[in-house]
Amino acid sequence: MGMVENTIIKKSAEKGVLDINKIRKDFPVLNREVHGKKLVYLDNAATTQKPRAVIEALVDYYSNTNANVHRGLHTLAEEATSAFEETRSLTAGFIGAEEPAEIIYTRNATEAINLVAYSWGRKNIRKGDRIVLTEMEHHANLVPWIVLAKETGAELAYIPIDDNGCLDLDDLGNIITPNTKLVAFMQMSNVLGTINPAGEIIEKAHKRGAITLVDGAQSAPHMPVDVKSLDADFYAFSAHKMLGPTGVGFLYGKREILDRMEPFNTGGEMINEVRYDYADWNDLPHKFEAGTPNIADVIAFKPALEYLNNVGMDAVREHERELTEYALGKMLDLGFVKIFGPTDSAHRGGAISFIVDDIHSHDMATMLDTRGIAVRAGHHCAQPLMKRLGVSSTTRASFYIYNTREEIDEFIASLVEIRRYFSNV
Ligand code: 7TS
Repeated sequence: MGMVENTIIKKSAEKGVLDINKIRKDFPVLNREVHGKKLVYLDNAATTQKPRAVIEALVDYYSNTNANVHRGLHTLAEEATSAFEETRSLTAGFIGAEEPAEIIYTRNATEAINLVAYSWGRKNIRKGDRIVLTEMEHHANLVPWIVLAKETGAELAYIPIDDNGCLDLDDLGNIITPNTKLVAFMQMSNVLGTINPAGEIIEKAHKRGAITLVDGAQSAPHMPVDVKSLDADFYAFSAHKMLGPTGVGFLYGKREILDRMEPFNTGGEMINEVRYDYADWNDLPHKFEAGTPNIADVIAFKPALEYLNNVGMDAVREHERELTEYALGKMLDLGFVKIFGPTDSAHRGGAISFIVDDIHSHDMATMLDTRGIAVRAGHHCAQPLMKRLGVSSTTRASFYIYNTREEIDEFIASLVEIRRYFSNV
C-alpha cells in the first residue's frame, strides 16, 4: 500500500493472523466504557467502528478543503474533486471492477439496489417475467423487488434454504426459468452468516440470459471480492460496514449495462445538455449522481479502504474465520444455545444469530449491554427469513478485525450468567 508500512500482519510463528493489539489502538471508540465495563463491540454487521485515519480525514477535509466537486475551477474545488475521484478508483480496484466509471456513489447499499430496481428494473421487467431471490434476503434486496413485481405483474421466486441455513441449489435449474430476467441475492447473510456460492448462481443465471445483482453489503467488508471473476452484473455495498463513514454506498455495474440504463435521480451534475424542453445525460458515472454528493464521507472512505488493503482481505477473512470457529465452538459447548446458520466456519462469515432457551432476544441484548457487550437483537431486517426459521427474532453477535478471543470469552461468560439470572427469576 505505497507508503503505509504493513506491520499489522503477524509473522507466521505468532498465534493468530493479525496483530490485534496494534489494530485496536487505531480505533478510538474501543477505549470507551459502557456501564462501567470496557466496550466489547459485537455489532459489526450493523455498522463497524472507524479507525482514526477515517475520523481525521473528515476533520481534515472540512478544516482544509471543503468545496463542491466537478464544478469549481478554484484550488479547493480541484482538490476536493481529485480526492473524491481517488476514492472511486480505489473502490473499483478493491472489488476488481474494470474501470472507476463502473462505480456509482449512492447513500448506502439500499439505495444502490433501489437504483437498479428503478432504472434497470422498470425498463426491463415486464408482466410474466420472473425475478429470482433467496429466502434469506435482507429487506433491502427484497422490498424493491416486491414493489417492482407488484407494479409490473412480474412474479417472484425464491431459492430455498435448507435446515443448515445454506441455499438449497438442487432445484436451481427449475427456479431460474427461461423467463427469469433477474437473479438478485446476498453473497453473505447478515443473519445466518452463510457465504453463498455467488459464482455458481451467476453462471446458472447467465445461462438462462438473466441479469444478476449481488448484495455485497456483508461480503465486501469481510472477504476478498472480485466482481469480474464472479461475472456479477451489479454489486451493491455500503462504506459504513467496512470502516468507512455512514452515508456512502456503491453500485458497481458493468459498463455496457449502465450505459443502456436511464438515470435514477435527475437534476444538476448528471446532465450533458439542458434546454427548456430537453435534457440529455452525462457520461458514467455522473449520469447516476444527481446533485451535490456526500463529498466528505466519500473522501474519508479512502483511508478505510487503505486500512483494509493494508491488512489484506485474505487476512481479514482468516482472522474472522478463526474467531468465528472459536466462538461457535464455545457457544455449542454451552449446550443451551441454539445457533441459526452453518456451524462450519469455512462456509460462513462472522455473524452468529442465536437464542438461549426462551429468553427474548431484546432481554438478552439489554443484559449483554449492561456488561458492556454490544450485539443486535430483532429480526435483522429479514422478517420472511425469521418466519422461515420459526422465530420472531434472534440475538446476533458479529465480528470484525479488532475483535479478540478474550472478548468472545467475556461474551460466553455473560451468556452463562444471563441464563442463570433468568432461570432463577
Ligand atoms: N444487505 C445486507 C445483507 C445487509 O446486511 C444490510 C444491512 C443491507 C443490505 C443494507 O445496508 P444499508 O447500508 O443500506 O443499510 N444490514 C444491517 C444489519 O444486519 N443490521 O443493521 C443493518
